[in-house]
Amino acid sequence: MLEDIINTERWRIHTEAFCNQCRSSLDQDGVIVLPDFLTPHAVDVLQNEGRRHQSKAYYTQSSHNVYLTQYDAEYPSQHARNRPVVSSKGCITTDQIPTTSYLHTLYKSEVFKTFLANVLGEAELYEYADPLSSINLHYAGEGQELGWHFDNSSFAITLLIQKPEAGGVFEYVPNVRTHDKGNADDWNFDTVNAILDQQYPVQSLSMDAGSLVLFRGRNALHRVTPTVGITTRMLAVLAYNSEPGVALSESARMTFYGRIG
Ligand SMILES: O=C(O)CCC(=O)C(=O)O
Ligand SMILES: [Fe+2]
Repeated sequence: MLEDIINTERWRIHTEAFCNQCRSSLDQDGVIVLPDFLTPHAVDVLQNEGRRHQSKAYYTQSSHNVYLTQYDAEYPSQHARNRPVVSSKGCITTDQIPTTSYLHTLYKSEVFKTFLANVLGEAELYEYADPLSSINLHYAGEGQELGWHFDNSSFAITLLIQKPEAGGVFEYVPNVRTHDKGNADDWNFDTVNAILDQQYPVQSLSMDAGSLVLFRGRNALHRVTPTVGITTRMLAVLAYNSEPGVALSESARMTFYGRIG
């Protein structure tokens, strides 16, 4: 039952009025947060499940630029084009999450998908064609973080499952680029440098376990600060495509998951 998972009393996701309200907030701010989207029961179940499967997580530590692109030798190494930032996290994949998990139920739910499609302005949402990429559970233990970056995909859907004692804060600067408006060669090196040099105001999202976040991360530079304390940050990413049959590339799967299937 969807009511076991989603707090449908508070969040009227099946109504047109609520979808319209979310859509205009997302268009205006690039992000929306729905606190207590998951029921306390679902948070409890998903935290336990996450802990049970944590030993299967594949951990990566990587140095990358904010654009998540290959190094370009035409530019100096400390130029915004190449400036390295560090990301370290662990993750389990769709196939490692029990088929009975609330995450699968939610991911497949027609009511939930219709809500997301309406808010995101997509005709339909499709699962990934590969067995790994649709649902990921991320783990960030003490000191682990996600460095500043732009996403490749135009939207992201996340659920905070477990909040660390401190740190693990999602920080972002909206509208650094204009890729979603069709300007694929907009790099905005100056603003990127200012943000990396801590010379630019950044916003942070305050959220607790159970929050749903919808985020447009292709134009907004964002990061997650290092986890502080012994409680692991756990966050589920629900990834959809606008078209059917799309798989994450094998090289990206090797980078994120250490295997292709
Ligand atoms: O962990 C988060 O809250 C955001 C994750 C993120 O930015 C990403 O996976 O690209
Ligand atoms: Fe991101």
